[in-house]
Amino acid sequence: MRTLYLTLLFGLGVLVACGQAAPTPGPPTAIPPPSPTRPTATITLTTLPDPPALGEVELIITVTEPSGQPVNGADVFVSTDHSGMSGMGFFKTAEGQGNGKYTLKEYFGMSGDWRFSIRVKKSPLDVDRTLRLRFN
Ligand SMILES: [Cu+2]
Repeated sequence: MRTLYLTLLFGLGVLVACGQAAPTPGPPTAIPPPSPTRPTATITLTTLPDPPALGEVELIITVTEPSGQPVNGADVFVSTDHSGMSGMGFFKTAEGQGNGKYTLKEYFGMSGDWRFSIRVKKSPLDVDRTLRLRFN
């Protein structure tokens, strides 16, 4: 089941990375209203070095509850995409370090804008955030 989930998620990441994720519009009634009890969390991304440079870069993802409490024990998936180029990104799982921090290291060999899609899953929590960083 976990393998299936990862496969599905990876497929989704590829779609997003290729910039072809054109959603098919459906009737408004097909969209369920957001649940008021759905848990949420804040996802932040920092890098070492900061600002990021070419070479090996450590990605540091911090996940906190709205109360500020760190979220530990979550599955944190990171997919990247280099601006305007398909096939340069990667999909990885970040490793928990405690205190709501998750890290992974990756080699970045090209400057410019990189898009990071981060997904945090710890049932029933399932949140994601996409942001861009400029590598010099
Ligand atoms: Cu590139």
